[in-house]
Amino acid sequence: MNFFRKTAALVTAATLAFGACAGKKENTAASRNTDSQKKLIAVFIPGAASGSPIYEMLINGVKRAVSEHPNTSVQIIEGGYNQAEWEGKLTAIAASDKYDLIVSSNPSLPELARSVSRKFPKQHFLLLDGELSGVPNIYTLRYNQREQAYMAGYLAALLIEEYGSGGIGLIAGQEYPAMTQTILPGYREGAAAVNHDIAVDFRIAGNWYDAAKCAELAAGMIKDGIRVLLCIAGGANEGAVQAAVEAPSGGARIIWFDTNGYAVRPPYIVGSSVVFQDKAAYNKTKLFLEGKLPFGAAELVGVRDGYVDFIEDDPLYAAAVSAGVREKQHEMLTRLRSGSLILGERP
Ligand code: RBF
Repeated sequence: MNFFRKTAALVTAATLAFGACAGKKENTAASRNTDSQKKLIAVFIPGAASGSPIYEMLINGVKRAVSEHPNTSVQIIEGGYNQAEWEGKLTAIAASDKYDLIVSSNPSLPELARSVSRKFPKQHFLLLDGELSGVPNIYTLRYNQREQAYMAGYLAALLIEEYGSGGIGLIAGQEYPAMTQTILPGYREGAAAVNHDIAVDFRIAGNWYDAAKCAELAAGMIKDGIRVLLCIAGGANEGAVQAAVEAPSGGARIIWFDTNGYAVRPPYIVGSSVVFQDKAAYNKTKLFLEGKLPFGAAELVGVRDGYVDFIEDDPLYAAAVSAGVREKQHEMLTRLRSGSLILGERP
């Protein structure tokens, strides 16, 4: 664990130092305003990009928008896993006065950005996977994660029904309001729609990077009879996958969250409940570059907006899950996509 912490700290220091050196006087946000076209965007990763699909998508989306826009460039700044340092790092980025926009993602960012904007009210923020409205320089977009988790829970319960025994679980990197108030209840709700009596074994890994710890946790759950596990623990997910593969008598199965994860370890990954954060990052960065991002607003997007879905058209899904289960899952998805099943933001 220490090794991971130290490595993260080094990467962080290096990236911040790079960020600090890269700034040239003539390239400040203030001078760019007079120089009209040039724009510099910072993507602040609260954690590390590698292994966390939600952050990888963020970077890809912003890079794509920037590549299509002349005179625009982007710097990726990793904040590392010490959450107590994030506000100070964001403050330093804002204080550098280099960036026209700071882009970031996760539910803790809006409050940090609000605090930074008190000191630097001219700094603009585009924050995904979080919510805050009414602050003039901050725009937020979050996903309907009740829908995202419901689709995972529904599949988990269908699989248990097919196996004839066993339970379902959820491993989260840490405990936070979006997890306890939306994702976990949504997962439970989806499972209960298939089998009212099914319980969810919910465990916290304690961080977003320690795969060995996550493997230990998952192995314990599997030993207790859990056969389908939803993993939302960033880089630590690989530990749960390993535990599922190594489990006796055919192994347990994993449902992936945020991106298409079937290829991570076929055929152990049996579902992918996704958010199209790359698309959101692209669209909203593009709007910013066109001067049209509605700062002060907080958007919520879901399945019918095209930002949340379950990946069904991957041949690895068909190879991992029986036709009978896929058919029932498809029937639920059709109801959700058509609007005949409506799941508001909170269960
Ligand atoms: N998700 C990740 O995949 N990797 C992370 O490093 C990560 N760090 C987080 C830190 C905080 C403080 C919070 C509140 C959430 C974090 N998440 C992380 C979860 C992420 O925001 C989102 O809820 C999940 O990816 C599910 O969509």
